[in-house]
Amino acid sequence: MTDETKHGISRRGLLGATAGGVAIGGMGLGGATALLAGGGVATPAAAQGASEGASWELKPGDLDEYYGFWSSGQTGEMRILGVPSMRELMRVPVFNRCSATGWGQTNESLKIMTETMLPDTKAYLEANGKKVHDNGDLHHVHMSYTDGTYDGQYLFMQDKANTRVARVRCDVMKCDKILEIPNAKAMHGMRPQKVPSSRYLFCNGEDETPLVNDGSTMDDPSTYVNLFTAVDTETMTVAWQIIVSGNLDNTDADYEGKYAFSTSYNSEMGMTQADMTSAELDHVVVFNLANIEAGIAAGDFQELNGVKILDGRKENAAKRYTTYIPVPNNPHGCNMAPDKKHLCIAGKLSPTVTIIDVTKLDAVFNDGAAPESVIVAQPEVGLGPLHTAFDGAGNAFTSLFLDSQVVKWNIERAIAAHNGEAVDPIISKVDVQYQPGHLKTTMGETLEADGKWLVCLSKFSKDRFLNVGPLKPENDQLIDISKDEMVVVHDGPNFAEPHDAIGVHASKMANIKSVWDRQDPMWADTRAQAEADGIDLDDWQDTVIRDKDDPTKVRVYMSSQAPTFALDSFEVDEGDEVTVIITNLDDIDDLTHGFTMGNHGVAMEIGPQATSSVTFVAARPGVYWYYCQWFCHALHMEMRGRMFVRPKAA
Ligand code: CUK
Ligand code: CUA
Ligand code: CA
Repeated sequence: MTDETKHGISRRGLLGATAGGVAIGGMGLGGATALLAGGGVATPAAAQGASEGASWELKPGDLDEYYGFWSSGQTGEMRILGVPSMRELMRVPVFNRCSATGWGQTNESLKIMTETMLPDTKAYLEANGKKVHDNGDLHHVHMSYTDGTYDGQYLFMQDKANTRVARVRCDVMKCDKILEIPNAKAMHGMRPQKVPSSRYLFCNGEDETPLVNDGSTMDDPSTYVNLFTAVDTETMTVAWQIIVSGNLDNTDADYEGKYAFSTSYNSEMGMTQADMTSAELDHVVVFNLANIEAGIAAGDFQELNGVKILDGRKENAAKRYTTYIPVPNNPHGCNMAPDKKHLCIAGKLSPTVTIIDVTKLDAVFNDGAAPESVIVAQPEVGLGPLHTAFDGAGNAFTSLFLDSQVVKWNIERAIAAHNGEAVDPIISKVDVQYQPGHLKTTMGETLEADGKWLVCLSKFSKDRFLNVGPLKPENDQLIDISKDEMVVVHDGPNFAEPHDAIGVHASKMANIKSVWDRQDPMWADTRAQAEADGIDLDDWQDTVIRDKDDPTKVRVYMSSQAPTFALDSFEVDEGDEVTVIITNLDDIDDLTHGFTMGNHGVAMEIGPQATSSVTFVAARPGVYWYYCQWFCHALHMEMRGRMFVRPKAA
């Protein structure tokens, strides 16, 4: 027996024993922690051949029916996969630094990454010799909605690591706005408003800190708060914030445009894991959008860092901005069903999903009904429920982290069982490999949920792929959900670490382009600089200009057309700050060029008809070649030129 086999078997056996040894109810902290740290029943895959499910394979040249927009967790980018083929189609850098495209280095991307940066973040970065954060933690991607379904305009995403949200334009699949959110900490759950349109983007701050976090009070949790933030998606500015009791985890919005919801696993406001898991019940916060807007209009807010902040804590219940629905137990997922009525809260440490009838909320806010009166069922679905997805036919699919399963169950049957009828809401379960987090159905977060495919984002892949070392890929599994019995039809290895994805029918993406518009606002600043330099970006001139006011600044204007840069060479002085501005005059599909300056750590993408620019200091005299790093032509290797850096006069 090889070491690998031996360890593989003993690990599986151990994991099975761990999970089996802990009772469902009354889970102590020790048990809960051990389970969450990697327990779970590693049931061997049942007989579930790909042949049993619907075909996911595409012939060469065939196109997928759905776009899958994937988060990448700590990689900080957005990914585009085809569904059902599960082929990775593109990576869109957002919060990360990208070697290929120059995201985080080009002047155009640096503007987007820095324009809303808070002063203290800027000061921190400067003290560390940086312009921008190099990392992000992108858990959730959602598309803008009109009338409860995707409208193909924008994608939104959050950064838990550095408390930011971002917007990606669907026409060119580039990020055009990044907003650093003041006051709150650790943006986690995030959703756009669905009805009538995505005017607001709702963002959950997960970590508790003093509201004014300047060190004047620190280890006194009674001064800590959490903030729910509504971002105006048009301007990508903060519309308002509201202080809540407890912390905030995941969020969703209703299909009426009236409410938003957030789960809280730390209603205790505990600072240790023992304290955060001590209460039997935590809660879901419900935000009443009309009452909050009325509160702002009435001036019932304080202003901090330019943001209007309301107080929606429990003790302020009379204001009716919020209500708190008790749910068990460190809940996580918060998912609104496309029946417009049922909100499903995954219990995580409780084996239940709590079903909330959102049409009963008006009575809570307006007629004094008890918050718990909106709970219409609490089916036991299995161990470690994290997230729920929907098929549009009244069924729900919940990921069971500890059981390593997806459970399919019926919402109306769960309610009937809750009311005493002898029905079992569970339809079927399928083993997944392993420890699933989010799971997503095609169009399942819209009124057009179609029940075709489910993607289950499994956190562990263990034995499913060739061993690539101690760091394993995640396993994004494709499941055919068209029948009562679910069938896993495809394993998709993925790099760290998709938390969430959406499946968008390709017909929603009619706006997407193949070639940039020369007048695109992405490089408006560069265009203005060119005009100031007497350069017309549309009637291209290739030239080197020295700044009139600051002679150490040089701007190199250059066009590119396969397979040449318009300038074979240019000359600067040692110590000059050089800005290279390139316009790609090619205007057909795929003809992206690049610009890499050898030995300068400089590289960028220039898409067809796009302008890109990058600035660096030519600190060392000598000859340096620049080249195009996007294979564009038979003479791509020859698409290069020289930068001469003249030594400073002695
Ligand atoms: S998530 Cu962010 S911890 Cu379940 Cu939406 Cu993975
Ligand atoms: Cu242009 Cu390679
Ligand atoms: Ca708790």
